[in-house]
Amino acid sequence: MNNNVALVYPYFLTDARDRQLFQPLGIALLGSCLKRLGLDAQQFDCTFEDIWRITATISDFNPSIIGIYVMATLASNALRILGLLRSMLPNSIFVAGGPLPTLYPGEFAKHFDVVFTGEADIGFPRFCRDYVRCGYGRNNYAKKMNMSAYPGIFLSNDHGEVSVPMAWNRERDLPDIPLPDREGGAYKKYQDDWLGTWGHRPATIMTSYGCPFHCDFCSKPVFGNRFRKKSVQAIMTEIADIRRLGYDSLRISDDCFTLDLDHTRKICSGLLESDMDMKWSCLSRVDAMDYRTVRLMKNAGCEKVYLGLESGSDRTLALMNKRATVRDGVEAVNTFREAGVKVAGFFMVGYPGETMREVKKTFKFALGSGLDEISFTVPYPLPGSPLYDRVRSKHPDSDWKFENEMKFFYESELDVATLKQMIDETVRSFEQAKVRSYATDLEEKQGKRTLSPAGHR
Ligand code: B12
Repeated sequence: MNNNVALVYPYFLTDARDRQLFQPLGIALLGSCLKRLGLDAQQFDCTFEDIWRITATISDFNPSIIGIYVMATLASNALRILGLLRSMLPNSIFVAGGPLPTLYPGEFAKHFDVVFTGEADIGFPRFCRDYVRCGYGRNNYAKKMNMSAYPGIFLSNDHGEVSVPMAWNRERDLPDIPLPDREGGAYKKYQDDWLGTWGHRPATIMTSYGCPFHCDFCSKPVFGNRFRKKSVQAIMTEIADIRRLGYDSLRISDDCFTLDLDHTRKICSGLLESDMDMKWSCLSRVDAMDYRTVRLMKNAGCEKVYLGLESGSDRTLALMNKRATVRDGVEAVNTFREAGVKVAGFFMVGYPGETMREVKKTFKFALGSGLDEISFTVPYPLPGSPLYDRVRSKHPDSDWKFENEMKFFYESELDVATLKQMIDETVRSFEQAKVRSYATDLEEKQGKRTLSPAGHR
């Protein structure tokens, strides 16, 4: 049995115009952990590939183990790749991991030999090492290996029934986690795609894991509610590695970068002391953002912040269990803008229980609060979210099946087509207002508009 492990990210590029693609960090991290244990781990990111070429390339690599990442939108692709590779590689074992197998290990175990739930960097690399080292083969490993040694492992087939609870990395374990192997993935293609579309080259980075909030629409099966932060030193080392690969900016992908403001400030100071000159963006909470911290973020390179403002109605925010008010949102937008940080607001309309009056308040809020960018969705009940559980129990016949990619079922008391039309109109008004304001600025710069002596128009 050889040492080869294939790690597959089963997303294929669509022709979405405003796409923002990021290198998958999960398989990059697992790749690094596997290499550290002496395995030949290769990443097969389907983003810039077609299904035939990538399956042929994987088959040519002849891996003993093939691991496939699956999240809400990727199940059908994952199953298709699994089906193709199974016939080409009858002696390999297939492992599923990621958010969706974490939620539904039993479903995935019907198709895959093994499932890993949760933070799989804890158990999966050791399982791979022991599997190839012991050499029992795909028909005997389940009986002969000591499965309790691999947190998060799940299997249910002719070879055995195993379910070991998943484990979480503790904060004190985080320094031992290696840097993700970005170099082993298609990082250059991502950089080229970004450069061609948006003019810069951002990398994602996670500086913390987990989020203690319980927003009704959110699903966080892998990292859960336990907030754990990486050390400032580890974060700086990772950013230096990202810089080395030619990235020029960061999209900090933490569930929320400002959960522990003291830590946020320390990271900012670390960035200021380094000579890396990285620009970055992040998601932030809306409550408790003080000007001093936000100004420090700006000085440390923060160009844009994404705020989950969600609604212009406090009652809807309560339905979403957001634990923040519209007023918190307004204050956060003002604080960030005063400090010179651009603000993008996320909104949701048509929440179950919401009225049209409240929806209209949200549109008004989005247009009137001085945001630099806005984005709207209707709520998609994500598997793993409380919203999903609630809606599913109301509509048992329209249950989500993991083969229907992107077709999250959605039934609102409000008409979805009308909501989508209102979203389009609001976004158009927002864009027109932006164009008008840029035109005015330009005229002022060119001296076509003059200020009255008192300084008023
Ligand atoms: C960055 C990000 C994106 C980026 C890039 C995605 C990418 N290339 O990775 C963009 C912006 C493109 C994106 C898009 C979307 N995303 Co997103 N994204 C994230 C985010 C913030 C970070 C992902 C990350 O890098 N994590 C760090 C790595 C280390 O963690 P990981 O990937 O989970 O890997 C660990 C385990 O999952 C496991 N594992 C991973 N791969 C494998 C493989 C094997 C074989 C095994 C055994 C284990 C395993 O081990 C890893 C190490 O412990 C997560 C939230 C989060 N906190 O993770 C959401 C998240 C993954 N996204 C989510 C969603 C819903 C989406 C969208 C559907 C949003 C939308 N409505 O459009 C789209 C779908 C895109 C698609 N590809 O189809 C959800 C998934 C929920 C679910 N139940 O499946 C999450 C959890 C956010 C949330 N709370 O809602 N996303």
